[in-house]
Amino acid sequence: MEQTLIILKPDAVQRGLMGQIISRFEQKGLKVVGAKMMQITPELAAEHYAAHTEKPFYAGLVSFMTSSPVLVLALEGVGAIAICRAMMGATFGSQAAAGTIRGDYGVSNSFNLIHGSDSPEAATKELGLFFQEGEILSWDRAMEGWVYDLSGDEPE
Ligand code: IDP
Ligand code: MG
Repeated sequence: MEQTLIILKPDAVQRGLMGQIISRFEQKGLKVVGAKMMQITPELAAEHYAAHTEKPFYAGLVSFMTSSPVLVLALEGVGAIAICRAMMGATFGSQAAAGTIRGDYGVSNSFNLIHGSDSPEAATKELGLFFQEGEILSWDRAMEGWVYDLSGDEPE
C-alpha cells in the first residue's frame, strides 16, 4: 500500500469543488487516511516547492498557494501515487485531457486545482511536511474486500 499527498488548491476550495474531487478519489477506491483544511504559510510553500525556486512562475505560485485555505489529503491504495497523478491530468488545465480532474474542472495553467506527489520519495517528504504525528490514521474500511481481491498474499 502506498500513501500520497494531495492538495486541493485555493481555487478548488473557493470554487466549491472539494466534494466532487474527493468523490472521484473515493469512487476510484482510494482510501482517505488524512484530511484537513489549512492556510499554507510562505515558509511551508517554499519548502514544498523548493525544486521550483528558480522558475519564472515561482513567486506567483507561492502567492497563489498561500492566498486562501487549501484542503490537504493523505490517500492510500495500491499504486496510489501513479493513480492519483493520472486522475489529476496534465499540469495545465488548458492541456489536461477530458476525464481528468484538471481537464474537467479548469482551463487555467496556473490555477490548476490540485497537487499530487509525483514519486514515493516526494510522497514521504510531502506527507511529513503537511501532516503532524497522529494526523494520518490507520483504519479498517468495511468495503475493503470489494475494492481489492484480498484472497492472496497481497491486495490485488
Ligand atoms: P505538477 O503540479 O503537475 O507536478 P509542476 O511542473 O511540478 O506540475 O509545477 C508545480 C506547480 O507550479 C503546478 O501545479 C502549477 O501550479 C505551477 N506551474 C507550473 N508551471 C507553470 C507555468 O508555466 N505557469 C504558471 N504556473 C505553473
Ligand atoms: Mg510537480
